[in-house]
Amino acid sequence: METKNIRNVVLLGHSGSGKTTFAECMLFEANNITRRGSVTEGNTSSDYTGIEQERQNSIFSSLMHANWRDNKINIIDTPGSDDFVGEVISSMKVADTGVMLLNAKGGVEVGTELIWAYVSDYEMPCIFVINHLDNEKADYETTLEQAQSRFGSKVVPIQFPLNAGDGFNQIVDCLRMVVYKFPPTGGKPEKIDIPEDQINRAQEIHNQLVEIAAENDEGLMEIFFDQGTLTEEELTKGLQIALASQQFFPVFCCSAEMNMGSGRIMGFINDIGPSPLDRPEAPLTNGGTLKCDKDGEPVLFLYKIITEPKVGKVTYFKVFSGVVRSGDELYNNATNTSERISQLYEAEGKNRNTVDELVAGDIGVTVKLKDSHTSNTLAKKGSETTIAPINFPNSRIRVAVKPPSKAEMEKLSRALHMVAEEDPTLIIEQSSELNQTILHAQGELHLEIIRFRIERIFNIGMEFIKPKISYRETITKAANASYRHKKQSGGSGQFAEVHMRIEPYYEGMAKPGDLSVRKEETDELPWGGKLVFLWCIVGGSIDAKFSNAIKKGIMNKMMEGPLTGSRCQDIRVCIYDGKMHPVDSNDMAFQLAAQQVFKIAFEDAKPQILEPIYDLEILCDGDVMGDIMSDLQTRRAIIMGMDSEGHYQKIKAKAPLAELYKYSSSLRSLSQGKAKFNLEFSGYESVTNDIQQNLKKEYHADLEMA
Ligand SMILES: Nc1nc2c(ncn2[C@@H]2O[C@H](COP(=O)(O)OP(=O)(O)O)[C@@H](O)[C@H]2O)c(=O)[nH]1
Ligand SMILES: [Mg+2]
Repeated sequence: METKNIRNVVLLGHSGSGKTTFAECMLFEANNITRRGSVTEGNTSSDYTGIEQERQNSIFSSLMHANWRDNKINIIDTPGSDDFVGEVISSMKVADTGVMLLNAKGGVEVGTELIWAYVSDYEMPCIFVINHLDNEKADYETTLEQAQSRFGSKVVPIQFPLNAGDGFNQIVDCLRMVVYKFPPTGGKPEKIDIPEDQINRAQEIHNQLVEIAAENDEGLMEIFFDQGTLTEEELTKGLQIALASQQFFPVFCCSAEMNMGSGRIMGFINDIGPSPLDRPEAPLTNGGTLKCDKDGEPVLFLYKIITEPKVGKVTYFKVFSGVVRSGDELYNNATNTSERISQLYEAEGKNRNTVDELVAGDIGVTVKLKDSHTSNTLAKKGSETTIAPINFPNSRIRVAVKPPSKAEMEKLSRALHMVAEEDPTLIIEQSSELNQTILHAQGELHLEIIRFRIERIFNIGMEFIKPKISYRETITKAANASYRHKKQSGGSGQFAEVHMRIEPYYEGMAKPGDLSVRKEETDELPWGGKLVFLWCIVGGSIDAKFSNAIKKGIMNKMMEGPLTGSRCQDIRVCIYDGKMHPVDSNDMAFQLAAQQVFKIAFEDAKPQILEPIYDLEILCDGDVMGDIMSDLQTRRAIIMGMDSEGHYQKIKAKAPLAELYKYSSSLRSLSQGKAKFNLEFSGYESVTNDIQQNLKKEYHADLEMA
């Protein structure tokens, strides 16, 4: 196998656009399967896991391949739901051409928009397929128009349907200038002449394709000016260049359900689609790039890992350079592990065929790697080459896991970590601050699948509860306080007295004018903000050896603030006076005194609770925008801006995390699925007085319950 004979295709599109059905057509057309499976019957090559068959929807990406003339076409089917966008992104990392399916009933959907953003990020050549053309509500013209208005004038049709809707069976191909007429069972079409009344339209599009081919290559441009046209070979070459450089996004017609049109698209990918050699070199972590070269050193990039019952870990990878052979010993720099590639496979959904080698550009599978994870690179020992990792998106939903019994909790935690290892979009946070295990994920459906897998594979029931919020406490004015800790119990007693000034800390704050600072310590707090500790004792009222104990006492209280037990931040304290006893004073006494005096001073310094605020970006259909906006009002959100993006609206807002619990499902039902959102931590802001009073009340009620 030569690299130039490889095509790596990723199927993209909104849920239900027909990706899985289309993949089935591709395999059938290439004679890899003798019967097309269907999503509803749960027997497709791609949706092969039990959970996908049950839900009749793709959840994981799956790798298949087809041999087409001299070429090998690797096909990666991806899930359409936004909750599994991690699977889409990782597949795009290894593919060379995107095939974006559009549903002719719905046009450009919100999922199409979001995935397009990744197509742009990856600078990926992309082919559009307008599918569902057999549907009675199919509207080719509107779908094409929307694609062009959204994704630009480089979106150009190669085909249009003659009779979309019920009875659909004819496609005009303006590159070949012929009509494909399909038998009722689909498959191989008969070629007939373009009807008189469509010739002009077809010719116009054909001329446009010739121009695109000429425009992107100087040599071809000259020939075009000379001859007024291009030969078929020149046309192919020109379109290859235009597609590979994203100057041309061709549009095809299809009914995946009836298997009409997929063969021609395979042929186009075969003839005109880029091979891995036609793509830019792969970016490395050190800023350099790696050339896809069969004669180079072997470099494998692991894009997906999944555990299969009986088999164990199954690892999907792309060979970015060199040749990998079964038995090769490679090295994982990220985990300092030597990995033996004992078996190599090509994948066909759940089935795998053993192969002896895979060359640069190819995508394959191996099993039983010891300690390798998604986004890791395997290369020769001593090699510094590391492919830039996959950038997974921020999480959009957080829930706490209801802790089961202690024994079960340990088992559950192990299971969660195993799932997270396969799914980089699941993040597990063991929060000692909140005393909760918190899961950060992409959406409710994502969480549901995680729960389902843990129940099925590990046999542990899991319940989600509302997670607590990491509030912060600070002060807004200066205050002074003193406290004497004194205990007389039998023989030795405890004595310590501390006088403290407490002030809100800010950058560039002046030294206290009335105190003489003997020692200054600034701590960057692990939870954000600062503690500045000034030792201002003159005349030895407290021995300097107790300063550490005093600071420790303050820190203890800052970890569990006086108002709600939350972390405190941005405070300056000055210890300016006190008393000690020659026998009864010790570290413990000063620590306790400091804790108390801090609490008293803090409560006197107009304390303020801060809450985490998130930047919220919502992309939605125009007709649901009003509802989304009024819902945002009820969530104490502040609208920062609105923008229209084609026929979609983008809303930017800031909202408190406390009001975003289950936002993903509210938004889904509010918008009937016509909205998507992203979240990013923005910062901490003060809560209003009544919220502050409520939070204090809740905290004290909880304390009494405990
Ligand atoms: N009528 C019709 N139905 C289709 C077509 N393509 C897919 N479907 C059906 O649409 C549903 C969703 O298809 P599927 O392949 O799972 O979409 P995916 O979510 O993009 O993978 C399934 O019930 C398919 O049988 C098509 O071209 N015409
Ligand atoms: Mg699917």
